[in-house]
Amino acid sequence: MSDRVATREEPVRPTLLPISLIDGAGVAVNGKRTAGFARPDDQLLLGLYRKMVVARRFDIQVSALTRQGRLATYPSALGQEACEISAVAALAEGDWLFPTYRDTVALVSRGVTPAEALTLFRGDWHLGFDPGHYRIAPQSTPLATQALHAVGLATAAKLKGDDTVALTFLGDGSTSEGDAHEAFNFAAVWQAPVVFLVQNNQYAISVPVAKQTHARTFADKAIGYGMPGYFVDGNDAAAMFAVISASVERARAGGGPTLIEGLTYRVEAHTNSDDPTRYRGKAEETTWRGLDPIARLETYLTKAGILTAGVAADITAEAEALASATRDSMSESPVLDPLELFDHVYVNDRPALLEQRAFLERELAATEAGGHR
Ligand SMILES: Cc1ncc(C[n+]2csc(CCOP(=O)(O)OP(=O)(O)O)c2C)c(N)n1
Ligand SMILES: [Mg+2]
Repeated sequence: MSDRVATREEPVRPTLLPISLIDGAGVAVNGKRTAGFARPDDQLLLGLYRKMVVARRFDIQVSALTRQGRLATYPSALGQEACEISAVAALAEGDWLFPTYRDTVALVSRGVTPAEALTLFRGDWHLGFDPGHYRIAPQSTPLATQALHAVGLATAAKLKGDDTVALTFLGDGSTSEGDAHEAFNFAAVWQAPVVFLVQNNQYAISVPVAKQTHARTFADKAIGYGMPGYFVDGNDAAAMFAVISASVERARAGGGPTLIEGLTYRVEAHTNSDDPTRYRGKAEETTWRGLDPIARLETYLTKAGILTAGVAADITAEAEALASATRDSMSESPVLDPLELFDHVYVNDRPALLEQRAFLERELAATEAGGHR
């Protein structure tokens, strides 16, 4: 037996059932299902609840604005707030977040303004916010590419000797990309301080998880790469926060990467251009709406006597203020000049690009002149 095999420890195996600290009915869980994780204190849970309510209000507002034609597209995270908000809350100020197109509410929860966060979805060519300032990478549309960037940044931080941790969101479908496997593998080889958070919302547009993987869970895959894997109830903010923050702090202390699967559900359509009634049934949607991450926390905190009518009114006011600011910032159409697309591609002009620019300029002039092509 080689030394490498002989000295290896038994890996942390994902639990059979998802780790749970507050169940679907809002009742505290004890015993085996907690996998030894302690429930965060009630004040911390109230903070998560507040941020989840605000995030949902924002999400609903943006979907409405998209239907009114104010945005080109918007991938909703409704129902996934426990994953989104717990991840942001578990990070220290100096840590980095690597989001996907799905995770706009996480950006807003980390302080990005609605106008900045929605720039891209309005159809502008630039990002709208400063990644360095917020320590949030651009929202990635090419699936799983952001996972490699997270590993790169985390590895650089480790080499520099600072204690930055990178957390990257991934969709269930995106784990089928080669980039996801490369990121998992080299994060473990280099013991990079990175947390992979797979939001298993059970669909990749219309493709269900069963057509994506034959593994029992996405968390199980961690063992093959040599890192801990946790299978967590992704609609339980208490459990998500406990597992993510333990993984972030483990990474910060030099313990390497972790793969977490949050089992959740994409309540809305993939985007405004998708019709989910074509590939999933009403009964399934009803079941998952019954497992709502906000409702269960509301029940738990109300019973604990910590979510009083006064606190609830205060949270509603905060959510409405954000919705109103979002509406205001989207009320005017942006002034878009498609030709700006070419301005920051290269420092020096390139003939092929100049040719394309001239072509677009002629097209735009013809359109303005009312010409049809
Ligand atoms: C490399 C790549 N291939 C295909 C697509 C097209 N695409 C956009 S979203 C999507 C589904 C991804 O599903 P999942 O990873 O589960 O994330 P979710 O949308 O559910 O959050 C696909 C296939 C893409 N954006 N990038
Ligand atoms: Mg998905």
